[in-house]
Parts: sequence; C-alpha cells; structure tokens
Amino acid sequence: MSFKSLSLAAVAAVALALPAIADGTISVNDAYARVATKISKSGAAFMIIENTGTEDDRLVSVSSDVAKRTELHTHKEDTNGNMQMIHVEDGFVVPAGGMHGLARGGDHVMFMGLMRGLEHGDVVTVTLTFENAGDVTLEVPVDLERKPDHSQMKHGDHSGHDDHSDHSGHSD
Ligand SMILES: [Cu+2]
Repeated sequence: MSFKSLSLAAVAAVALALPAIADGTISVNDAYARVATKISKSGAAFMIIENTGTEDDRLVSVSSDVAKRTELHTHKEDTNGNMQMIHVEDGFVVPAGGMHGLARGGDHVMFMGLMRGLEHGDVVTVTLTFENAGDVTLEVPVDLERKPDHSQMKHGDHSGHDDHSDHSGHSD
C-alpha cells in the first residue's frame, strides 16, 4: 500500500517536473527568459528544442504578446571582433532525432519593445512556429538568477530556487 502511494507520488512528481511542450515531434525544454533590468525594453529567451521526428524541422518564426516585435536572433562577430546580434530570417534547423539549443551568446529569441517590465518569476507566453510541426506555444518563466552556462543539458543543476508556479492555462 505504501509502495503504491509512493510510486504514484513519483509519477506525479515526474509529471510536474516536465516542462516540455510536445506536439508529437517537437519538445521544448529548459526554457527561460531574461531581461537586464526591470525597466528594460528588450529581453531574450533561451531553450533546448528537441526533434524526436524522422525529418528535419525548422524553427521559422516566433511571436509573443509581451513585446512589439519578437524575432529569432543570433550573435555574430563582426570584422572588428565585436559581437553583434542579427535577425536570422531563415530560422534555425532542428535536425531529426537531434536538438538545437538557444543559449546566451548564441541563437536566441529576442523581445523588442517589451509591453511591460519583466521580473523574476513572471511568465511570458511564446509561440514558436515550425515549418513542419506548426505552432508550439509555451509558457516561459523569467529567470534572472540563471548563470550563463554552456552545458545546459546537465540536469540536477537547479540552484535551489523554487518559483515554478503552475504554468497551465494557455491563452489559446
Ligand atoms: Cu537579440
């Protein structure tokens, strides 16, 4: 009996811990958004996009009602060695059976002209549009405590803060 309730609890815990949005072939993990300050007019979001399908897919655009414009960006070094952000019109390929990471210093979702100030713990709704999978809408928590980290696939690395509220209740 206690064994059964224990395993049920374990199942529930796993379900709650799943941040992924799946449409069958695309799942998004470890999404978070950042702003430099509470009054910043721009911000960015990062995540791991996984393609479990058998065909390559492509993230072609992104939208959000949190900003006047939301674009797919990357960082490129210019001829003077300065890092510049550029709008990637072609989007990002997510290979079949593979993943594409959006991370600080690299590819990212860019919010330009934020409609409101974002604070740690806020949640923004972002819709990713894929060439094959279509729209994937996710609730992205604003996480201002996350350190830049190039090994984001490493799990069990959440630094003890627990401000994940209930992210159910999509607006559409
Ligand atoms: Cu950008």
